[in-house]
Amino acid sequence: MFAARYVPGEKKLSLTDIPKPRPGPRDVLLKIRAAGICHSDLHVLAGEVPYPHTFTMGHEACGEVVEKGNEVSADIKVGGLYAVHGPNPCGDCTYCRTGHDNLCNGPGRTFVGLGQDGAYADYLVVPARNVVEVPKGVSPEVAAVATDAVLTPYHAIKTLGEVQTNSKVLVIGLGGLGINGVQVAVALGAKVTATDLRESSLELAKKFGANETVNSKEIDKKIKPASFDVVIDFVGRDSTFTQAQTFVRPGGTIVLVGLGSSHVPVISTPLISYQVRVQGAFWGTHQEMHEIFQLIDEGKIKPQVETAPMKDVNHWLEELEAGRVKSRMALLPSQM
Ligand code: FEH
Ligand code: ZN
Repeated sequence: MFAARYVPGEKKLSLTDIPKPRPGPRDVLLKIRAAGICHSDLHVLAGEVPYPHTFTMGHEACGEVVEKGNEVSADIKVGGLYAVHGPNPCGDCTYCRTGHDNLCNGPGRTFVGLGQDGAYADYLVVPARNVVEVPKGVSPEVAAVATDAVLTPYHAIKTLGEVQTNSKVLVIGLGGLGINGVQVAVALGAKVTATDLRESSLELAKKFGANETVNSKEIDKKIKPASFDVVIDFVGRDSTFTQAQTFVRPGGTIVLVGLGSSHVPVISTPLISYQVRVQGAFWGTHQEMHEIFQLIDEGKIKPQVETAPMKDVNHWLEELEAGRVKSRMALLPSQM
C-alpha cells in the first residue's frame, strides 16, 4: 500500500509502497478516507522532535473500518466511518483512568502518526478503543481535521479555560486552530474578541460569530487592558504571549496552545500581583472527541477544510510551511 514515511534526517517524507498492516485482536483496520496536515508535522521534519526511527506520518485520521480484531466490541461496525483519537492512550494508566487520557503515560505509548504509523497511507491499524464514530452528516475531511484542529481548541477553551456563558474571551491567532477556537467559544455562549494580523482572518472570525475583531497591530490602542476572563494564545510567540498578559484580567487565565517558539516571556510582577493562571494545553481527550463531533453535527462548529491528493503530501507540507494554506488541509488517498 501507499505510505508517506518519515525517515530520520530527511526533510521530506519518503513516498513508498509497504505491506498493508493487519489488525491485532483488539485493533481495527481503517481504510483511510482523509488525513489532516498540521504544523506539528513540520516540527518533526525540521528535526525538532528527534524520532530515531522511520514511521508513516499523519496524526489527523479518518477512515472506514474494513476489518476488526476478534476481541473488538460489536459496537464497532465494519463499513462505518471513524475518526482516530491521535494521542492514542493506553486506557490503563492513572491519567487514562482519571479522565486525562491526552496525558497518557502508558509504557511505550506514542501518538498515531508521530512516533508510530499514521494516516498518510492507504490503511492504518489502531486500537479499537481509540476510534470515535463520525456522525452521518460529517465528511471524512472535516472529521480528520477535527481530531486536532477542533479537539485542541475545544480542550483549551472549554476544559482548561472553563469558558462558559458570558465569559469574556480573547482569541489570539486565527489560523487553523484559532478560527475553530472562536466557534467553540461562541458555541459556549462567551463574549468573543478575536485578533490576528490578517484582515481576511478577522472577517472570517466575524462571520463565525466573534462579537469584536481587532487587528493585532492596533490592539493596544483599541482594547482595554486587563479586561478578559480568558485569553487563548494560538500562536505562542513573544509578541502574542506578551499581549495575552496585557489583556487578561486579575485572577484570569491565559491558555497557551501555539508552538510558535520554544520559549515565551513571563512578565513576573503583574502575573504575580494579578494572580494570573497560565495553562498549557495539549490536544484533547477521548470524551471530548465525542463532544466536538456533536457540535459539528449540530452545525455549531464548521471547520474550514481544503482537500488535495495524498500523493502530493510533500508539496502541501511546503505550502503549509510557507503560510499559503488558508484554512486546514486534508489529504485524500488515491484509491478514493
Ligand atoms: C501533537 C504532538 C506533539 C505536539 C503537538 C501536537 C499537536 O498537533 C496536537 O494538537
Ligand atoms: Zn494511558
